Formats: sequence, structure tokens, C-alpha cells
Amino acid sequence: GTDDGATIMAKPKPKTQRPPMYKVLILNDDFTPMEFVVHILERFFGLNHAQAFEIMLTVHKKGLAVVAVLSFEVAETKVAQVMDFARRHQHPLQCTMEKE
Ligand code: NFA
Repeated sequence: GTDDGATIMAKPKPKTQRPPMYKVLILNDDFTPMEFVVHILERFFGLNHAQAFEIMLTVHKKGLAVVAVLSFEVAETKVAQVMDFARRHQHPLQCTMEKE
């Protein structure tokens, strides 16, 4: 209401809309070679070898891992690139995305 100088007024906060982000996930399977997954993580997600190896091991042990959080368009492109590369090499590796 009217400011009496003693009351702390609540500041209206205009909610700025951020675009939704998408988690890109790699799923484990029994057939894709570990080195192939490491290569994919280096090639398409810009990870160094140690980071790529660590994430690959997490997928292998836990069943899946988030490898990146990206805008819808970039996430969609990465998923398509990984799925295409795996298919062309005849590995059953799965890559998916989900809204954060
Ligand atoms: N589980 C696979 C193997 O033992 C390795 C793998 C890791 C596959 C991460 C898919 C994702 N060869």
C-alpha cells in the first residue's frame, strides 16, 4: 500500500522467460564397444579423453548418464548425429533427449 517509510515493500519481480533446456542422455547396452562410446563423447560433445572415459563408465555402470544440457534445437541435432554415427557403424547405441 502507501509507503509509510517503515514498512519493507515487496518488489514485484517480472518473470523473465528462459527457454526450456533438454538433457541429452546416452543409454547402456551390452554390445557397443567402450572405445566407440568414448569416441562419440569426444567427437560430438567436445569432451576431453578423461571426461569422455568417465561418462562412458558411468553409463556402463548405472545404465545411463546425462552428457549435456542444451537448447531443443542443439540437443535434437546432437541426438541425430550420434544415432546416425552409431547406425552407420552398426552399433546399437541409443541417445535420447528429455526436457529438464
Ligand atoms: N556396456 C558396453 C560394453 O560393455 C559399453 C557401453 C558403455 C555401451 C556405454 C553403451 C554405453 N561393451
